[in-house]
Amino acid sequence: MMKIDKKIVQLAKLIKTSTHTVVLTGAGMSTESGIPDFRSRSGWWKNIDPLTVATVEALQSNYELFHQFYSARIEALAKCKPHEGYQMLANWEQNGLLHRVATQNVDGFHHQAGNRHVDELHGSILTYRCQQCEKEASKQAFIDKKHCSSCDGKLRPNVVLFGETLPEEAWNNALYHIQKADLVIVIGTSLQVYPVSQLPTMTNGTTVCINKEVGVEQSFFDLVIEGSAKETLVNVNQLL
Ligand code: BV8
Ligand code: ZN
Repeated sequence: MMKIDKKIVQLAKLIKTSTHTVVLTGAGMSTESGIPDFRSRSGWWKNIDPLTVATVEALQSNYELFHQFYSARIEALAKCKPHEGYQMLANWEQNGLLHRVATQNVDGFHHQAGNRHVDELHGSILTYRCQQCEKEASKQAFIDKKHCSSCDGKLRPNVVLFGETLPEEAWNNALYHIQKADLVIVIGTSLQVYPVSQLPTMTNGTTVCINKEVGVEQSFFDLVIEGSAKETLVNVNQLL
């Protein structure tokens, strides 16, 4: 009989007894789907300075590089799909064990896996608009480096760039559910980016962290599980 990590048993118990559970995810939730994260050894920011590609200044002063970076991310994403761990979260929502998902990821995988209550705090790379007049644009128009059909402005994905404020509705919803939660599970994020990095501290509920690498940032959590997002979610699911 395989020895079940007692922390997995503890998390399963917390999920079963919780009346309001929120999951907060980061790029570490998608690495097992083949999408690199940002700050790990193989992360995007290892070879690219985020301020040269993921800012409005970059869009305006070096659109070539900005477009190259986001086209590469869009192309890479098209080859990937949500892994089994995502399916677990969708099942938990369906079975009333999970009440909200808040994510920093722009890949849309939580929705794709079937979760309905998802707050995309850093926007989405699947929809596009004109930087100048905000008019919606198509994916193909962005990929083909077309300009806006009504004001000739530059096109961009609806991600939140550094220095931009977060989408108000998503932020307010996430904050509301995290303040209401009696269990907050944080999966695959280095909690380096403000203001999302503050969210885990804004709950009175029990806080759990699932992360491949754990360091001081995770010391304030009530329960820390050092491991892969997919395996941990699948193992916990077996006990629900
Ligand atoms: C704002 C969308 C108001 C685009 C992103 C100086 C000091 C402090 C703060 C600031 C500062 N200067 C500016 C700021 C504010 C800035 C900020 O926080 N900067 C940081 C970097 C210092 N924040 C902002 O600009 C935000 N807006 O504050 O507006 C304002 C306005 C003006 C001036 C001041 C304030 C906007 C932030 C949003 C930026 N957009 N993404 C895109 O995707 O291209 S952020 C980007 O980082 C991604 O969205 C990502 O989600 C986010 C966080 O990264 P993580 O998801 O945590 O990923 P990371 O790689 O870091 O970690 C992954 C973890 O998973 C690792 O620990 C790894 O070990 C683990 N892992 C990996 N694989 C697995 C795993 N764990 C388990 N299983 C696995 N398989
Ligand atoms: Zn326009």
